[in-house]
Amino acid sequence: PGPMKKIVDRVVEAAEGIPSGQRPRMPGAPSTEPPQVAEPTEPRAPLPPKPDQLAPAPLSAAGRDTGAPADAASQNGGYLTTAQGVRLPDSDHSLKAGPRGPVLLQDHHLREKIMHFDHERIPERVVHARGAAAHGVFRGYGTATGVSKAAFLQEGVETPVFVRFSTVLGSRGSADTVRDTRGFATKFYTGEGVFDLVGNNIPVFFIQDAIKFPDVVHAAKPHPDREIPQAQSAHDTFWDFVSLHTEATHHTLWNMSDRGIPRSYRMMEGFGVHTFRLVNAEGASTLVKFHWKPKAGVHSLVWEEAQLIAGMDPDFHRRDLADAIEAGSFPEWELGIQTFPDTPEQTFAGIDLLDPTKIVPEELAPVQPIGVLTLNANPTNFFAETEQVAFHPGHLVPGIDVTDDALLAGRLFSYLDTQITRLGGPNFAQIPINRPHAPVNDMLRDGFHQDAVHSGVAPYKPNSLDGGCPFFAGPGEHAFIEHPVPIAAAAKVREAPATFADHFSQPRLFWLSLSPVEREHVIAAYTFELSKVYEQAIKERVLTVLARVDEVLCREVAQGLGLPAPQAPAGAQVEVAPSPALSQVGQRWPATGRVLGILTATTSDVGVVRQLREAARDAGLMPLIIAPTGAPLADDLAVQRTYAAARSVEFDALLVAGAPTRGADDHGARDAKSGAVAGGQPALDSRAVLLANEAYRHAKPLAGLADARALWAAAGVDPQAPGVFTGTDAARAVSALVEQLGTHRVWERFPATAH
Ligand code: HDE
Repeated sequence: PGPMKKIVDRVVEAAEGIPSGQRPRMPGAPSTEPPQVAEPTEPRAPLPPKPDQLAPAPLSAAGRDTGAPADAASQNGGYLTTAQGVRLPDSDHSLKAGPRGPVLLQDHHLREKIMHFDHERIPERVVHARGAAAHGVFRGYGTATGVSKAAFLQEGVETPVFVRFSTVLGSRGSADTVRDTRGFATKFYTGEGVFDLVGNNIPVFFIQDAIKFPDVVHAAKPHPDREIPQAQSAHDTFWDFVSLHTEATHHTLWNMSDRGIPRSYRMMEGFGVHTFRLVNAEGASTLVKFHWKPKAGVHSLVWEEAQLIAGMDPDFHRRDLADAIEAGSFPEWELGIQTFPDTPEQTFAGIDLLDPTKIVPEELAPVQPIGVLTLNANPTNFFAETEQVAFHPGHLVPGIDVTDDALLAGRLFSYLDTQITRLGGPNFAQIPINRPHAPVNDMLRDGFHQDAVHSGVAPYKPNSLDGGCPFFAGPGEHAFIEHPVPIAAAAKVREAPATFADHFSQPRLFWLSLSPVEREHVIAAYTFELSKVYEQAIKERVLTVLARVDEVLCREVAQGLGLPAPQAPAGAQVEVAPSPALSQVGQRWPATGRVLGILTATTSDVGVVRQLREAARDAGLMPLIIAPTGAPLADDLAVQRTYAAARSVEFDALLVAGAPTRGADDHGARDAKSGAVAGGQPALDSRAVLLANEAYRHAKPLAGLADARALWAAAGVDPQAPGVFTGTDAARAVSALVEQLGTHRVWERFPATAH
């Protein structure tokens, strides 16, 4: 054999010769090896996550199926290589003429590494840039088969889904808990192709026609001169626009309500917003509005919590979703539809179904459940999946069609367009997360980032050279056939229907549907936002809008701003019946998946802490242990939050398992001023006192074993107040919290004067 053959043999040996024990595992495979501190000298699996990256301990041993196509996991092989697969001996030093340089231009590895890094960022979404996503499954109930022939809605059919939640205004790195609308976009990988339901957590929109979208977004985004404020509506341009453009009043009111600051993505409703058209197997059509109903209930933060979290954990919603899934507490939503006859008027109970600023109260058209969504796996790679997923309201399957809503019509154009800029060309449907699970056989060819190696010579129809392939599907072969809606002869106009001029009846309906405490929050939100507006004329104009919604709302906000309350023109306020379904207060929900802080001290009985944690887990809660330092309380009792890192806003309820005394526990609490909260109990750790005080003020359930009394006194917690349990029985303490969490908060503890 010649020298060339020897070299080839050596390369092959090297590639195959890695003993199997040393072969690296695929990313994500469970590691049985102990964590390594030093840099490994041989190829090995990635380190397990560090303890502070760990989610709360699993509730169940639920299996993990990422749902991602198998080829989504690329990167493997034992050695570091270039992008061309050439193994590298070093990646820490540029190629130089001698150790002191200069660096040589011929260093391809340096050039390739820096080039790729320079191009790592892609343009963020122009709206909805900040998001988090998860994989899951949708199971049809079969209840929709009378109105839609969509195969995935049939009974028991399971469809993989990918859901992305988002805020609208902020940049990719902005905080999660800002006051904003949330996106709720679902990609169904159905057997008949991809269906996207690209909705929001608020059922109405700021505008009735897509042509206004750049206006509302420009007004809401940061000011173009200083690019502030980030991810906020509390600024002049937003309020300038929405007060001049009063069709935005309804959506704005929802934003100022508790819906604008959800407790969790897991606890939000979702809405398709527009009216859609379903078509059944007989070709009959029905108009519908889509609703996602969270099984955990619809819950919100209070504004102070939202503000604190934006600083202490800007990733709060992202973390919450990932942690819950990791812990096996899979979030679930039922998909439901309100159905309306598809009449030429396209109205229901006098409400124009083509007007996306209007809802149809559930009391008039009940939401009928048609399937259930379970999110059961976190993405493997944020960029590949969450960032590159591309939704489109025009991704429809047979049995689901659009209406003439002018807002929806504009969206059908916009989303394709934006992906070309964002994902760098027209082939984004080939990115793994966007690939349909149904077979694709299009005649789209070439373009940037073409992944497919198409065979054949005739990407056109009709052809004879490729045997006439591919063929058209007939009606019985799952073809998507647009519903033949008659279009009435009409003149070309730039106009809206007359009913679209009603901008105030539904904001009033929403306001009247809220409970007193929710109205109080709306008043506080308007007062906060308008306090941040500089132009007096804009504040006054907003008050004239509010006067048309409700006198109390207008008067209270005016009072907070120190401005006179304007009177609404006579007869401006329409008589409307409230819709109790719109209130978030007054119902009971399962406590499953809620986060419980267990506050321990060095004096806590470890056996009791263990018992509390187990009782909490058995009740479906996600307990986190808070202790003075990170030292484990016992081998099986790791600490998730030190006093230095714990803040009440992370927890839905607080359980005190020991009085944290100063000296023993007050490591590093130097802020003498925060002791003021304690009301003169210097014996207690000020951070623990603040924890209890905040949880109490935010109307969260509290429970404490007997020695919590000192903490209650120091934190201003009234032991007689509703939702405060003090006792010696650990099991009862946990069940008291679970019971109280059913209403989310102890609403009686909030003052409410706005009746
Ligand atoms: Fe969007 N919207 N939108 N939107 N939208 C986008 O598409 C647009 C509207 C919604 O997690 C963009 O891929 C126009 C209503 C969600 O990836 C863009 C109009 C509703 C998401 C776009 C609207 C939504 C988007 C930005 C007015 C609720 C995030 C990046 C006609 C029903 C999806 C992208 C995700 C994203 C345009 C109005 C929901 C620019 C022109 C109404 C949840 O194409």
